[in-house]
Order: sequence, then structure tokens, then C-alpha cells
Amino acid sequence: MTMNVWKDKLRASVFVCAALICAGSFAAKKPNVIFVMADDISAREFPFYESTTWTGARRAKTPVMDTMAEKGGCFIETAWACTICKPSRVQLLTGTYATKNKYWDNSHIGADCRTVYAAYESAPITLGNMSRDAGYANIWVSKTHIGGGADILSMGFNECMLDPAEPVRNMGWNPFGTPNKNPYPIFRSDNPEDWDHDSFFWWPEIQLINSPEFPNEPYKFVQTEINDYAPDLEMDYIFKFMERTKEQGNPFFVLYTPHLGHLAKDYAQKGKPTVWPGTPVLEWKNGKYVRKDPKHIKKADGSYERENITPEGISYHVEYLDYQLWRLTEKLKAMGELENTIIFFTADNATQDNAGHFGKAHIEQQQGLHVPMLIYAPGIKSLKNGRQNICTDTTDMLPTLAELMGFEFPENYDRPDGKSLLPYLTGKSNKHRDWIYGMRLDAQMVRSDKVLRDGRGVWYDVNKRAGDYQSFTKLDDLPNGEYKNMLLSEKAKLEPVVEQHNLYMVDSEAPLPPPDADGDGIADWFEEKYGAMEPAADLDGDGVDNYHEYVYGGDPSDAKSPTKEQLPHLTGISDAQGEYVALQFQRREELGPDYWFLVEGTTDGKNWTTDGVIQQHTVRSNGDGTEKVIARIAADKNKTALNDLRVTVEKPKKRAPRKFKNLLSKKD
Ligand SMILES: [Ca+2]
Ligand SMILES: [Ca+2]
Ligand SMILES: [Ca+2]
Repeated sequence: MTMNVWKDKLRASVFVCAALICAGSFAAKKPNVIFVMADDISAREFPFYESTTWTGARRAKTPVMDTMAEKGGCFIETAWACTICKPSRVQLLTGTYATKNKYWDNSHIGADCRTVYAAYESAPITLGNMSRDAGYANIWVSKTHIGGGADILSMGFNECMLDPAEPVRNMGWNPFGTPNKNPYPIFRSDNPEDWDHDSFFWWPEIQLINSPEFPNEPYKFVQTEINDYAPDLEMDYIFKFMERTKEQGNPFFVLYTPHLGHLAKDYAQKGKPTVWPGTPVLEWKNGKYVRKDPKHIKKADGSYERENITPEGISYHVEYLDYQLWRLTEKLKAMGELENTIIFFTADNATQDNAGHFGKAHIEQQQGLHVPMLIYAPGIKSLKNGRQNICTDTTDMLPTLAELMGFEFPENYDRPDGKSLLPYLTGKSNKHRDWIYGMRLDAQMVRSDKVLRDGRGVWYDVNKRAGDYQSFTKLDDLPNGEYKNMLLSEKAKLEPVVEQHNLYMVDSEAPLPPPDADGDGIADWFEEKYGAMEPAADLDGDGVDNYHEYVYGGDPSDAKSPTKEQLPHLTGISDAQGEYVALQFQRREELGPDYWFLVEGTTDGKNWTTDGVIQQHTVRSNGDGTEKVIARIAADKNKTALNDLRVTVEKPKKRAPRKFKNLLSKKD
């Protein structure tokens, strides 16, 4: 029996509760947290921002959000993400700027010699594992867009519902073999009728990772059909997760990153135009939403007639998000959890105007990165209501959620750039931050509540609100005098911030491994200290070869080092969602991402594979140049077919030369 093998191996080990990593008190009931990050929607599209301009002719109506922003909640006037998707999402997950995480753009993401510099390598405490270690059951629903070689579960989410499905996942820090091809023919065929299209609206491609509903299929692909609408399915999975978690007596954390707001090919229209595909028709009547059942009726030319589906347009996406927040709050009410839940609503970057004239990717003024930030917490009586004229950016979310969840960062953890919003929002402090920051590649943006520097290096007076959040006066255009001098002194305070973060051209990559002149994987300093050595030899005869002495942080001249505890060994850990088997070891922090740790599993003790070895890992510094790594199987230990785990460590390969992309000309 599989289970007995694990039990045998683990008989001497103690199950460590992951929550012990957090020193916070568990006496009080922890609030549930739902964090919604929509896709490509500027703050100006939301009526409660009262912008004088918006995208498209039709203005969205959001009765639910309007109320949430005023009663039981508030919204931040100036919230910045980055100007494009990936950097914003990494800022959210890790609380760090590109200065540390090296995600400068969707394409420039701090390469290592393998594939990418995964977000959790620069900042191992993520929203996922932070919430898990704080005692929460967690789930990530819809879009990730930061995989690309990194394994998503190592962000620390126990469960995922993703659309489209995560792509090939055979590289990265602790890679694991996911079935690279979707097993269902509808996703594999070249026939467009089969919708092989990574869809995330109509007829979506859905992947459930580690769903308790399918214990024997950790990667479950769900077959859907044309009238299935991804945002509806997403909400269904979120509700099931919330119910299940409540039943088990745990607080929940939902990271919901819907595609609503994003342009997409509309497969149901002839020619597959890229549009904001229509949503199911909604009606708001007597304080309630009614959603009509959508229908696609196939025409002779292969396109579809539609019933109960809106025309294309971003306003309908904004309204559908309002409907979803209504569904969420109604569900929480029915569960008796509304007062014990905090909802955040934001977006990853500004609107992608189909004509390309506004928003996403733009570096002028704050148009690329000004996003909505709504916080709704009817149970927190001290929470401010309505418009808050402060500045926040996406890096503030990790510290804010950590404070809400009772997570304390380890003392030596220096990663987060942001600051918790809670002291300001609950009136304990009357100031949040002195400045916020955003960027894309070599274009750097910074602002305070008084001045703004845009990506072109132009400084603006933002002391007075612009009705459209854009038409600010340039500092250069202000008449000389006391007012201008005040702003110039503000500008002088922010200039060093720009300098500090403007590292794209000089330090945009993942840290290099230590110098190793003979290329044997053992750093020069180690061979200088202990004498030149053969990697495969065993200087002190302790059974650990010299290469692994170096990698695992051992002493090659001391047969008592490294200890069994420091070398890879099986252990068990548990969290709110299950009990897991893990491979634990110590390694040198200086190795960096170029040393490749391949964790494999086996079912028969002979064939080792990454297939089915769905992992998560936790990394914590030991404070002495080494760190502790716990790479665990994500599936509950009672449900996995694997019998054993092992790790192999590959030495660095040469990095490919980097092509830099400049947005600014040399003159700038
Ligand atoms: Ca060497
Ligand atoms: Ca040795
Ligand atoms: Ca030794």
C-alpha cells in the first residue's frame, strides 16, 4: 500500500504545522479575504471614481460597487499597478518592485539559465504561502500569467481553477510534469470548430488543480460548451470552495483574477475579431441582478446568432464585475460570513483601448497604471468610507493582507517594498506612504500626493485632482512663485526614488551564481577555503561528495557536516487543507536560480519522473548564508500515488545574452 510506504518513511518524523511559521495569535477568529484583480481596466471606467472621461461611448453602471465604496467600504483615489500585466501580478504576489523581482515587462522577466526567474525566487513569501502559513485555506481562480516555466503551485496556493489551462510546465525551479497536452480532443484539434483556443470567456478551457472533487486527477481538465461563460463557472468554484472551507472550520483566502476587462478573439463572430466579447445580459431591478441565459445559435456560415448576450464593449465587462461582486456579497450573506470577510477589488493595469490611444502599456502621465482600488469590509467598524485621497500601489497588498491575516514576516525578511494600508484605513495613522512607484522597462514613474513624474521624465502638479485623472499641469508650465517652489521641493524629494529604482539597463537580471572558474559547480571561494577538489570525490568520507557538500551548505573537511537533517529527507507538513509529504533540505542562499533543483517522484522505486509530482515549496533563511527548503507534494499524502521523492541538483549553464528593449530614446 502506498500509504504504508510513506508512513514507514515518516515514522521518525514529526508533522510540522505550517501555521507555526507564523507567530500570530489564533485566539480571535480570522477574517476571510477575497482579493479580486480584474484585467486591463482603468480606475476611470468605474463610475464611483467620477471621472469626466472613460473608454467607449457607453458608460458602465455599477450600483453594487457604488454602494460598497460608500457604505461599509472605501476606495483609494490613486492606486497604481504597473502599466502591463506580469509586473503588476508579481508585485501583488510578492510585495516587491522590479528592482528586486526583475519583472520589467511581460517579456523581460529576469532570465536565469533555464527559463525564467520565478517570482518566488526573489521573494519567497508570496500571497499564497503567506496565507497558507497564516492558517488559511486558499484558492487561486482564473488567470495567472506569471507561469511561463515557473510552477504555479509554488506560489503557495493549495488549489487552483485556471482558465485557460496552465501551459507546458516542464522547466523552472522545482519543475513537475504536467500533462503537456490537454487530454480532451476539443482542445487538441486543429479544427476551429473544436475551439482549440485557450478561451477564457465563452466555451472556456478549464483546469482544476488539486480539486478535492477529483482526488485522483490532480490536473483535471473540464469539458465545457459554447454557452458556458468562464466568469460564471469561476464564481461557482469559488462558492464551492467557500462552503467547503467554512464546513471545515477554516478561514478562506480567494485570489480571484478574472479576465473581465481584457480583449479577446470572439470566436462566435465571423472573422474572429478581437473585441471585448459580449457578456450574458443583466438586469438590475429592485436592488437585485437578474442574469438571462445566454444562447448561441449556429448560422450557415459558421458564426453564431446570439440571444441574451450584450454587444461588445468594456462597459459590459465592468457591469459583469459589478454583478459578480453582488453574487459574492449575497453568497457571503447567506453563509453568515459577510461581516467576517474583507473584499478587495483592483485591476492589473489600465484599459487597453482597442485603438491603442489610451491606457495599458502607456508611460505618459499615469494613464498606464492608474487602477481601481476598492476595499469593502462591513465588519470592520473603524474602516473609512468613501473616497480616500491617498496613494497606494500593488506592493502594499501583501503587507496589508499579512496584517489582516495575522501573519508576521520573519525578522530578517527584507523583501516587501510596500506598506500595510490598514493603519491608515482604520484611522490609526493619518498618512499612508510618501510616494508610490511604477515602471515599464526603462520608463520610471513615481508620484506623491503633490507631484508626479511620468515615464517620459515629465513632472506634473497632482496636488489638485484632474477630473479625468490625466490632465495635470506640467511643473514647467506653472508660474514662478511660492506654490511652484513647494512642488519643486516635493520633486527634489522624489528624484532619489527614481534613481534608486531605475535599474533596468544596469541590473535587470536574476542574481548570478558565485564565480566558479573551473566550472565544476563548486564556487571559487569554497575551493580556496578547503583546497581545490573533485566534485565527485568525498574529502571527509562522510558519504556526501564535495559538490553536494557545497550545495547543501556542508563542510567538506568535517565528516559530521552536513547533518542528516540538513540533507534531503522526507518530512510531513500540514495546513488547513491537508497533510502532505515533503522533501526537506538545506542549501546555500548564494546559489541563486541558476542551480537547478529537480524534484522527482516514483511510484515503483525504479522509475523517477516529474509527472504527478505537484509541488509547493517554502524557503526560509537560516540567517547564516544557508536556507531551509521544504518542497512538498501539493496533493494530500493520502491521495497521492507516489511512494518516494528525490532531488537532483544541476550546476549552472551559461546564460543567453540579453536583448534590451528601450522605450525611451537615448536623448531622453
Ligand atoms: Ca569550482
Ligand atoms: Ca563529504
Ligand atoms: Ca562533510
